[in-house]
Amino acid sequence: MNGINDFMNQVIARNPGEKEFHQAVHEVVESVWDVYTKNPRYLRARILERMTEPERVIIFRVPWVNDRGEVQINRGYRVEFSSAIGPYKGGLRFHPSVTLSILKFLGFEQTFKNSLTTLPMGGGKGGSDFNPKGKTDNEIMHFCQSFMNELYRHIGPNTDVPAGDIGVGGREIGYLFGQYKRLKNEFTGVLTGKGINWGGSLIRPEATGFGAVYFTQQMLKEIGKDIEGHTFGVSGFGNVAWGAIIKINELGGKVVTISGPDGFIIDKEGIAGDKVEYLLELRASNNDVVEPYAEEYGAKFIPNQRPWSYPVDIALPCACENELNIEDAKQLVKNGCFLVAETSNMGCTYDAVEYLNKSLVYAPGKAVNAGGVAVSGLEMSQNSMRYNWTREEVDNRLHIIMGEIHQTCKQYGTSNNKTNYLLGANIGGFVKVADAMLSQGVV
Ligand code: 2IT
Repeated sequence: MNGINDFMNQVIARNPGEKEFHQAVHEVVESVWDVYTKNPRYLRARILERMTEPERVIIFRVPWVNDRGEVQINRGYRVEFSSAIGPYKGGLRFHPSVTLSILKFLGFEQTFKNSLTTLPMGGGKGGSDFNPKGKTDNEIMHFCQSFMNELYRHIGPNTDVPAGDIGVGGREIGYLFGQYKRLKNEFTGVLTGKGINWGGSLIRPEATGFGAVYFTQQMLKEIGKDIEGHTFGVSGFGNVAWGAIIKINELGGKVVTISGPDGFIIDKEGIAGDKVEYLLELRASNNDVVEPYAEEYGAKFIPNQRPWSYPVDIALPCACENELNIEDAKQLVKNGCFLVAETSNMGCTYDAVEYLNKSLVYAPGKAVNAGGVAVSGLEMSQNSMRYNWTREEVDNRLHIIMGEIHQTCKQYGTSNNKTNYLLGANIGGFVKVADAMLSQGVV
């Protein structure tokens, strides 16, 4: 225990004020400490010290001109965390909350998540404090072009392959790709999440949500249950929530909540059919609010609250980091919730994770949401082959990958016939990266 404290004190001293990064590191270090300290080769090679230091961080100015002709300045980042098992891979986030700490935590998590996918991808993350809310299409295009004017020097199909995250969807990937192509005079798989007619993969938009539900299905199977007939509390209303809701409905579950920064929606009838497609309209409006859903469908809107007070069997946090705290966790358990599949990255606070992990069946984001980046990996494979797989082919592979991640969690996290998914995901993700680092020497 002392060892963990000492280690964390060093991480905190080297990365002052980066509390999200500290949180992500702490969670992984707690899980892998025994495996780490029992392996003299890991210790000698100082694997954990190396893993908690990004290989490279790029920070740059992003100047652009808005529709009124005014010059705007944002900050752009790319955190290239680990290339131990493949090119840096991970999304770009455009949101005012973006800081170096947020992107370091995301890049760190991504490294273990990508390792779990079974595909050869290292970890990275990037983005900007740019706020897409209320921006016109023209402004978004100009911002993306300026962002790529610097980023293009640092990325490449064999070096670093960014994708979307919060605030970066198909439209933004299109503008970023267009600018990369103009600057490099190359049509390559340098970004994933591309449009279907220009190098994208089928199922990529749905993949994070679909994968999360396939993983949930496996967790339920372990306890003799199924999706069918259960109620689901979902947070968020973006791409991830959308994909998860489609698949939950398909498998006979009922989703009764979604949420936005303005509050949450209770729809007792279930969010299905046209209502699911309406989420895409809400997102495309660029207003970042969920309240219009209540007006459109006569559902209830609860302002300024999170959805976790509403009783459900299963909760899928699909919004952002630390969106579910210890009080929320206690409320969920009190209301009879028996499974939390964290679908956002680090969606639960540190104490909420501890509590949930001993009170119900919990799995961490790096396992549950890995389907998104897994299908990005499949997009890279298709780009390399200059070939496109069918929906069925991609969906099948996604299914297999989520099954393998579940298996890895069981392999590394099971004792006394009970699977600790937190331990399993963290150790399973860690061991592969650590062994690759040992093989490649001190580089
Ligand atoms: O958090 C994530 O895994 C993503 N935003 C997707 C990253 C990717 O490269 O597809």
